[in-house]
Amino acid sequence: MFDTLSARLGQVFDKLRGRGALSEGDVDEALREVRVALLEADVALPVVKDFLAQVREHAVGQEVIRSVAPAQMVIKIVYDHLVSTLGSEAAGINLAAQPPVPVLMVGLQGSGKTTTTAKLALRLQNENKKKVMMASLDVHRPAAQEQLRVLGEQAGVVTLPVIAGQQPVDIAKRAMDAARLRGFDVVLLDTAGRLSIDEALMAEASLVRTAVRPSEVLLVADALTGQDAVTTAKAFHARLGVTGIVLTRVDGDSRGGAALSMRAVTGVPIKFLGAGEKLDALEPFYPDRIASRILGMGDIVSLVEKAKATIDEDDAKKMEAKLLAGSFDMDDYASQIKQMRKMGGLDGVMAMLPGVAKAKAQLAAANIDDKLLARQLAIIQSMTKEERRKVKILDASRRRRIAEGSGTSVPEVNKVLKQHRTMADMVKKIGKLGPKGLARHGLPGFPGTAGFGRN
Ligand SMILES: Nc1nc2c(ncn2[C@@H]2O[C@H](COP(=O)(O)OP(=O)(O)OP(=O)(O)O)[C@@H](O)[C@H]2O)c(=O)[nH]1
Ligand SMILES: [Mg+2]
Repeated sequence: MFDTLSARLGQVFDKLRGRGALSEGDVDEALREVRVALLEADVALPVVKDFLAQVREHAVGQEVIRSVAPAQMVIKIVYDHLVSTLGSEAAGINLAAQPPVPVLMVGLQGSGKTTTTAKLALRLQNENKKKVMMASLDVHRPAAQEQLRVLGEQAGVVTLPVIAGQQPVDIAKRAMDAARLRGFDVVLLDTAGRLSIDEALMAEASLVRTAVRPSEVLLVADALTGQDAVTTAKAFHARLGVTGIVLTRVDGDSRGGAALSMRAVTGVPIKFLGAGEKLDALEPFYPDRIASRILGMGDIVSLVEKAKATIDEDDAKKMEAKLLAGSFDMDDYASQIKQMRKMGGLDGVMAMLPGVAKAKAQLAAANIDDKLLARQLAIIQSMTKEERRKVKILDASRRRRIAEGSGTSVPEVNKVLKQHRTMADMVKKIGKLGPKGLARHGLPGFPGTAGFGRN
């Protein structure tokens, strides 16, 4: 997401950085380029205009031109306004009501309502420790109720049993009654979608809304539809009083225009991003982190959080002890690769690091991708225990055997050995520096692992 925009803005700011003092003309030119970049990212024109007017006003007010690091100032001002355009505060789901709290999911057909319902249920259950029930009010598409039931099974979330022929309002009421009786905290109500906004759809959702008075009406909108998503959101909000937006398919959206315009045009906060088909691919929306991602400052905070969630404390401790002892064998190398993949693979980690666009291109050029990680892992797994501990014994014939066993080639095996050696050397150096060195350098070799196990 935001790849194109991020790259464009990176260019603009690189140019500014190259200069000592900035004239008003420099700033004007930079802002013109920012404008083009935003429009190319499919951000709504009024939002772009507002954005630039505000940035300019502040840039002038703060005497950018004479300041010590003018480029930094401009970037900072652009960053601040990006954050406010995106909505400033992260807005979670409002569950502050007498349980069971109903949450109504609405949106166009195929926007991802049903998937998002299951993702959100899973999240509320796991992270917020809520007892969640889901119910499908989609009586229009034949397999819709079954789809939610299957997703519920996958996620381990209870779904309301289907009664054939029952209509949406009655299903919603039955879900609330069942949840009340069985002590549930939250009831997620998935509704039917239409190809475009139509009155029947709105009327149906509106009836349900009146019947259960949900504490949240979440609009699920497809980020790939760009400005259409924003228009849709406006219409839904006018008719149903939307309280939050979930933007889906941001995994396929390189422009990000919908995300940038949504809040400013509708006044409704984006609460989550859907970034994949899997049930754990739902991220809370943090305006400040998104803004730094766009500006290529990296999203270190998310990265650290994600690392904490996926990395086993014990593993990290063990690894740390080994590093301090200055030893790093093939098993350690393998566990580094695994950890990397757990964090969403290279792409997942890269997307959160500074200077992403550039680094990504470099990685692509160097042909480093997740498949490569998988092959490296296969090579290491084809080694015997002894070989993994004592790499030195790997002579030509052993290397051949390993290449065959892993379905790779001897040069590939050699490459893994070489990489391992590089890292082992680094480990030795860091080991000599003691705990401080470790904190500074992090686990060697992989981006973004700095300081794991230390915080
Ligand atoms: N890549 C990607 N795919 C998604 C995302 N969210 C949903 N999908 C996919 O989009 C397709 C449609 O999702 P559904 O959840 O069935 O959409 P819906 O809004 O319930 O559709 P209707 O009930 O027919 O209106 C499915 O194949 C999902 O796997 C996302 O964030 N990223
Ligand atoms: Mg659906």
